[in-house]
Amino acid sequence: MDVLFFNPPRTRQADDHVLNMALLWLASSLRAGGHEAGVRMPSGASLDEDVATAIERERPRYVAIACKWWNTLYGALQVAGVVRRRFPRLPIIMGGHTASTFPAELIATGLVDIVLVGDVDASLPLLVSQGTVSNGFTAAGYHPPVAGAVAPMALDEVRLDPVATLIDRPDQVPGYVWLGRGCSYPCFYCIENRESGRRILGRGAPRMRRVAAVAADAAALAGRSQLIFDYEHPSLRRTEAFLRDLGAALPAGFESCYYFHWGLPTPAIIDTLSERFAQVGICFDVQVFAEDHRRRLAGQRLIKPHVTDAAIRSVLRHAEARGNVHVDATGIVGMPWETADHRARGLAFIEDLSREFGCVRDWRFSPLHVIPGTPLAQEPAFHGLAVERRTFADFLAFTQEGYDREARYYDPAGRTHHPYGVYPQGERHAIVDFMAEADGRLGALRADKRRTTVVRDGPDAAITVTDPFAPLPSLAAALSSPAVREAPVDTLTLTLGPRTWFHGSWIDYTSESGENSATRCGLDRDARRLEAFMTERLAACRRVRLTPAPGRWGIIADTVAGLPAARPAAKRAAAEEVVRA
Ligand code: B12
Ligand code: SF4
Repeated sequence: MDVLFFNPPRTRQADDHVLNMALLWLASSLRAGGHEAGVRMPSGASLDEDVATAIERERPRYVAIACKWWNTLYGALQVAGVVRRRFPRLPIIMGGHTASTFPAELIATGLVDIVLVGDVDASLPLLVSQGTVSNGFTAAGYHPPVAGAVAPMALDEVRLDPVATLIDRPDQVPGYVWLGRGCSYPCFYCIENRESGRRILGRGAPRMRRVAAVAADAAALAGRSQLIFDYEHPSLRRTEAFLRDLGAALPAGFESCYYFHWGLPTPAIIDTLSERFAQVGICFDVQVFAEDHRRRLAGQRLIKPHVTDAAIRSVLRHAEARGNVHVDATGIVGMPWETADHRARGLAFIEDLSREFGCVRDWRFSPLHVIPGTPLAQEPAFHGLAVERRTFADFLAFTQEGYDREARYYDPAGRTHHPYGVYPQGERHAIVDFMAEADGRLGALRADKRRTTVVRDGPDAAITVTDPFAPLPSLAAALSSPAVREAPVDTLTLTLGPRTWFHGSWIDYTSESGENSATRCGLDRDARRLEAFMTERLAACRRVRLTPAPGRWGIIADTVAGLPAARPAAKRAAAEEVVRA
């Protein structure tokens, strides 16, 4: 094999991954150029063995380790360490956003031979075919882009090879297809912004892929229950036209779509998705919650152009009227010039909208955190914020803690470092405390909206989840609520609504291998709660009856069958029997 890609695990103890899907397109692109390439996902718990076995089997000329998300920095170096120790002469490449931000530092660790900076559409095939480093770092320093080096085929045009031939664990591959790249906005916390996107990643003007290429990739992902998209062109007209054409070109078989739209979607975007898919989830970003604060930041060109509260309400009204669209929204807290009053008004705003609109499924505060390479990471102070995590050493120490202790990077519990790396000057805990308060209040609100009823009749309990969009997180929370937990039951009957999803918005349930990827996906705390609940119930109940809506049977059966590996085999067999009954 020419190139063996590794996706780094996120913790030492567990098989915890978010797959960087770019690896599948990079491997497909190398294959299109006549090279051999594949992707592996070694587990943190058996890293040495998994990495060594893959290399011994494939005997690659190069190993390429993804170092894209900053929270995978330490994990990526752990993989490099194993390769270096076991195969000292095998050249190690790194690439991705974080590698592109810290290329010299990575080379200085002695664990990485070549860091390819930014988009590697042209530089990776050049390296593999001619051994030439273009726009990359080695121990000899920086190698500028080789004049005239062009990709044999732009990544935009590359079609995904059959997934099962690309990667060792196709069950971990979600239905995500990339739609385009490049951004013309200035958000100070984002490395894809128009300045660092160009300077660090080499991005040009924003561009969408061709519809035919996206549709072909979707076809290669057939079998996933949900298509996931995560990009919009700054010109919403372009996005509207693209989605309309894509809707017509997509293969049959996908009933559900999740769209991370990082601005406010237009009615036309909502209509197109709602007409094409039976279920639509849209995540949109209001950036900042209090309208006056949002206007000020947008006016200073620190974030995207301003949207009014009235515009947000109007989009929600439109989504509500469609009937099959739910909305998750996010916004950031801990921004410059933010006051406690802004935060209180933000919380009240979310509570109002959640009560007012049934389609609002979840609305979250994301604490501002530092991404290396962004304007926020340049100086120790940024418009009244103290920026504590900025250097390679800072990020390495932080991600090491997460890797070793299995702590989520934004979770303050059990951390010695600040969870976000940035906070209002003089108020190191203000946002941490606010997040705890907000989680409590919004958690109660979500429970209220869930419309979960628990009926106890003698020794039997029936739990009816009537929320038509109940995703796995809601279901998990409902089932592990005290009312349900404390019910002494003999037979547990779960009656799920017609559109109940047994997978969360971030997680794709894949049926290809019959495994439940939700229980293994790194982002999925909720699956674990559901798993714990089911384990407990299965131990306590004589029977568990699941009554899924038509068409959902396979998913439920697989979910239960794929439940806790830790559960004794006899219990698992019993559960499978009940499900089959
Ligand atoms: C889709 C997406 C996601 C999806 C991932 C889908 C998937 N499974 O791959 C989801 C929703 C899961 C996600 C999650 C997160 N994301 Co995200 N995501 C994106 C997004 C919008 C597109 C990425 C993409 O697929 N592009 C298309 C592919 C083809 O291009 P690419 O990834 O840029 O890859 C090119 C190069 O970077 C390079 N390359 C990439 N990987 C590798 C590996 C090797 C070995 C080599 C040689 C080269 C190379 O080659 C490619 C083309 O030449 C980007 C923003 C953007 N517009 O790019 C943010 C972005 C990548 N995400 C970001 C962040 C911060 C996150 C989260 C941490 C957010 C959070 N708070 O939880 C999580 C992290 C997940 C985790 N590991 O814990 C940041 C990363 C910055 C950083 N340095 O860490 C970005 C840049 C957005 C931002 N705000 O700046 N994300
Ligand atoms: S966060 Fe801002 S700069 Fe980054 S991709 Fe989104 S709109 Fe562009």
